[in-house]
Order: sequence, then structure tokens, then C-alpha cells
Amino acid sequence: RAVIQDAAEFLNGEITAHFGATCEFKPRVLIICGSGLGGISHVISSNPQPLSVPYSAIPGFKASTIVGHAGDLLFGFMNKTPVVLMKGRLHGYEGNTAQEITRPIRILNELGSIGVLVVTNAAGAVNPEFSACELMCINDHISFPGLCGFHPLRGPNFDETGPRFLATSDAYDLKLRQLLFSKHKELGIARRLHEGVYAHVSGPTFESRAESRLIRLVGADCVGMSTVPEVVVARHCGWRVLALSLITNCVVLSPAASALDTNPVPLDLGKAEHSEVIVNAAAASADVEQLVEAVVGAL
Ligand code: 6GU
Repeated sequence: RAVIQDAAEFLNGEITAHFGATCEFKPRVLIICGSGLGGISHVISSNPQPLSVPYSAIPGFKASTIVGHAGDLLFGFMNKTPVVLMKGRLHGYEGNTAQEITRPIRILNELGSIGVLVVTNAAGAVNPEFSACELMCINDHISFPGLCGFHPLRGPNFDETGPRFLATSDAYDLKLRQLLFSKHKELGIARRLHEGVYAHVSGPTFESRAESRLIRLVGADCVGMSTVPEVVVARHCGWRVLALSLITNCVVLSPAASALDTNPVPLDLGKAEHSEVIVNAAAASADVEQLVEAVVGAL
């Protein structure tokens, strides 16, 4: 609790020092950039110059260790809306607790002005109708870690922000999703935008074939290793949430070849690779950036 207030005071000091007392800067939207999507920082206006704060300078903040995830907070204007951008996020598989992953949201909530979270991620498709480099607006989730107790709201409740037993049936704001689809149409983006259920898994392994079939069987459309903890805490803070997955690859759903097959399908066919995730995220990132910019500008 004290750590969170210290960090918020530090950030308030940095914001005042940078933007000056004349231009009061009150961010209204937090944007979290997923794998390979940090390029969205180019969409931040250069007038006034944005304020960049490395995670390492913020008391209580931890730096991410993964290639493709930098570690900076960027305060600035996106399409005239004052925003904070989190370039780089923490994951559970790095050894962070769910509380550590979501501490930046608790800290930024102390600034008192943020009411919307826009979060992007890279995900694998388990819906066979999806293709790599397409997009999916998340309208619901299944968190396997959350169901098993790796949960950001575990422990004493933050009564100041939300209830002990938080509903998540309304986590993904309908108006924001409608806005996303209308901007997708308005901008004439050819890349398909689906809508569906995101399955959150702990990683760091990509799913086995049988795990992938399990995830499909329970009703998910894509699968990834992030986002849900941040969404849950943002909802606990009373923020509205928009979450967008970039489908970087299609998960292998077919059973493994049997040792008794005369002509076995090679096991490595369709195997997930982190490099593929990064390359495909980069291919679609310009559309994601354009979409997020349009949505944020309309808030
Ligand atoms: Cl295939 N699985 C998981 N868990 N996360 C991913 C992914 C797959 N592709 C991108 N992120």
C-alpha cells in the first residue's frame, strides 16, 4: 500500500516537472502494449514532448526481461487524449506474482484520472476459422491460473477501489467494443477483426496438442499468457476495459502422429515459435496502432 503511494507520488512529481504547472497533464487512458506492439509509441504526439519514465526509476516497479518487451511508461497525448503507455509488461512466467504484474495499474490508479484500460496482446488461435495476423476483440475470458489461485485480487481486499467479490461477467465494455468495430469499418482495415474468448494460461511453454484441444473444447477462441490479471485489477479500480488480441499463429489441434502410423505427419508441423510471434505481430502492428489511436481519440 505504502509502496503504491510512494510510486504514485514519484510519478506525480515527474509529470509536474515535465509538463509544468501551466499544462496540467491528467492521463485518462492506460494503454498496455503486448509483444511487438510497443511501436504504438510513435502515435504519441511530439507536442508537447511526451514524458518517458523507465520502470527501473519507479519505486516498486519491476522491469520485464523478455525480448520484444521494453520497460517504459510514456505520458503524452494520443489523438488529443492524454494517455499513459506501458511499453513492456510483466508476466507470471518470469516469476512475478499476480499482484506484481498488476501493481502498475494500482499505482497509476492513484493518479486519480484514468478511467479506461486499452490492452493488446499476442495470442495463438484455437478457433479454426482464425488465421495468423488477424485480430480478435476480447469479449470474455477463461483464466486457468486465476481459477487455480494465481489471482491478482487474492489477499487483503483494496476496499478503497472495489469489492471483495468482484463480478467479471461485465469485464469487457460493450460500448468500447462497439467503438472498436465501428473504427475498424470506418478506417477500412482489410485485416479481419473477430470477437471472442481469450484463454489465459501461465506459460512459458506453448500448449501441447492435447492442451490446445482442451482449451478449444471449453469455449476459447485464442490463448495467451497475459492480459487477464491487468483486466481484473482495472475492473476492480472501476475502469472500463478494451482488450485486443493479435493472432500471431494457429495452435496445433490435431493429435500427434502415432508411432504405429505408416506415414506419420511430422511432429514439428505448425509448431509455435516465439520468433514467429514477433514477426507476425510486427506485420499486423500498423493496423493495431491505427485502430487504437482512432479508439483512444474518440474517448
Ligand atoms: Cl500459441 N500460446 C500462448 N500461450 N501464447 C501465445 C501463443 C500461443 N501465441 C502467442 N502467444
